[in-house]
Amino acid sequence: MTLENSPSKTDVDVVVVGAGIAGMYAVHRFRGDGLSVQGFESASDVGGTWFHNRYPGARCDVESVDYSYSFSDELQQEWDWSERYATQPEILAYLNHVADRFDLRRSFTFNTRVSAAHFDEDTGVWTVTTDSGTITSKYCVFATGALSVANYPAIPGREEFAGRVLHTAQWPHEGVDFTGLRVGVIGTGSSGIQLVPEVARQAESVTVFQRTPNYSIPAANRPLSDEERREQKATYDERRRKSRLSGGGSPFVPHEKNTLEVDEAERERVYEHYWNLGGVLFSKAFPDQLRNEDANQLAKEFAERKIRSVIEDPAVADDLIPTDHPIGTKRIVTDSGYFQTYNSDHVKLVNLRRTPIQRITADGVEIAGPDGPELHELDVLIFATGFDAVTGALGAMDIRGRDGRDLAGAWADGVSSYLGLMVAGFPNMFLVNGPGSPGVLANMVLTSEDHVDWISDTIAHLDSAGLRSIEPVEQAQQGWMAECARLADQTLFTKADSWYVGANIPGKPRVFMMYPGGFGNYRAATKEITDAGYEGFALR
Ligand code: N01
Repeated sequence: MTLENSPSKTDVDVVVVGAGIAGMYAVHRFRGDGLSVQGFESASDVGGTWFHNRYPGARCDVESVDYSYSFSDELQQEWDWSERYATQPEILAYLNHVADRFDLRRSFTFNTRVSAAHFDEDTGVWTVTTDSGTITSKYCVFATGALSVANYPAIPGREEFAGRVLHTAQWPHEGVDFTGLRVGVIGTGSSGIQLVPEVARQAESVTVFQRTPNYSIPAANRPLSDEERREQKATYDERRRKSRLSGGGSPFVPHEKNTLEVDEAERERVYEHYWNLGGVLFSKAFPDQLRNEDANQLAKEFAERKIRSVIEDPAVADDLIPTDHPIGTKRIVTDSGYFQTYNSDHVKLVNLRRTPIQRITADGVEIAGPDGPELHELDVLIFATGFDAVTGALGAMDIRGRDGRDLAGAWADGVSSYLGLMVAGFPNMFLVNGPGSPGVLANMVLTSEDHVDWISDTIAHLDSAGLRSIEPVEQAQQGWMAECARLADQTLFTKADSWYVGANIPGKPRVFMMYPGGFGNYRAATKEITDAGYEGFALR
């Protein structure tokens, strides 16, 4: 692969892998810096997670006004969000608009998967291999997404199923008509919980195979009025400023007192308020909710009362109430009528803790019933079984740095990076929302912009100082991961078997993969390190 107008030493300055929210902004920013950029995307167009996750009911759990780019005020002012929480089609339309407006597609080669990236220490050059050739670059930026590799659990017999098999994260573009069909859904995370009510509207029957119940809170979604949109557009600067200082990348803050510092009536009022804000925002009710087990227990009890109040059959409610994790330590699902769906006769819940799946057959899913095997006959089987999160896409490529060190091998005993941005032994290789950054705990649009801006500033610094490379010092990287672990231990996050710790993928080393200290603190720490002359990095 040879590109026109490319510098002589490498084909391009930067290769960007991925055309999701992060990769799109990366090519825009790097081009603006005067760098030559080549992006690769395995899908046929931009959008990343919003390109693939087209299942019915897919909707963002961060408010649309916050889950949008901040880098261009013109863009902020011209785009009108129709609802408080945008649907997948609306977010994809927005990303297409951004791609058109900033002419981003010309920097990407689509339908092209990157399989390898190797660093040559002598020349300081990365050689990136795709399924259509190789290209050399000075810098490699992996914007491959934290939730981009679909997880199919190893349930025996999937290939034997005679009906249709679907995965929420690989949804067919033409959509699926479930009318008259018997549908099975495995998985009750955010994807399954959003999908089930929509499928139940069409299907003849829906059988939900639930291994672990999840906390889910109504989205309190609604159309935005012209007045609200005007107000949001007029106050964007302040909203973004607060979001960048906050823990979760949105302007919401918890109540000023801890859970047990207020009386019961006040506590109930605060819970009610944050419950009505909708979805994940309930996690912010009290500052100690995700740190103190007693405080968390009270929040759980409030949530349990709310959930029970909308489910008619108490035995079904018993099965739908989570008991295995503190509320908020797995991402709280933002739903639209999920629990009420079980009040319909044609929707059935199968509790896999009591009656586990034994195998998939040609006709459906066989479980171990109390009196022997029971077959649930199905026409369609939907896997809503999540992702090999945070490291999946990176681990799927053959990435080799200094001395041939491979990234998958470096992470075999547990993931490690410095600031979630770079990995020791991999010079000039940058991650966007990598392990050790707040990413998925915050607002992925703002965290992506933040990382891309840091990478852009760092490349400019190297160029202006006549330096050839940057990489973290091993000790600094270990220190950063130890800090992430120390902060995680101050929270209840590590008490849940979540994808945050890799527990959903058999054999994945258990490491809390995010920086849990909040987006604002992360930004401050990164700034301090950078301002101190890239402390903990080796610049050569
Ligand atoms: O995936 P998940 P997801 N047998 O990993 C079950 C974001 N997101 O796609 O808990 C039976 O959360 C598994 O059960 P268990 C959001 O950050 C956001 O739903 O392992 N079941 C679980 O119930 C979210 O957290 C939005 O026991 C099996 C489910 O599959 C993240 O993506 C929308 C199984 C997987 O849940 C991932 O969500 C969608 C097996 N062998 C996603 N293996 C919004 O913005 C797995 N499961 C709203």
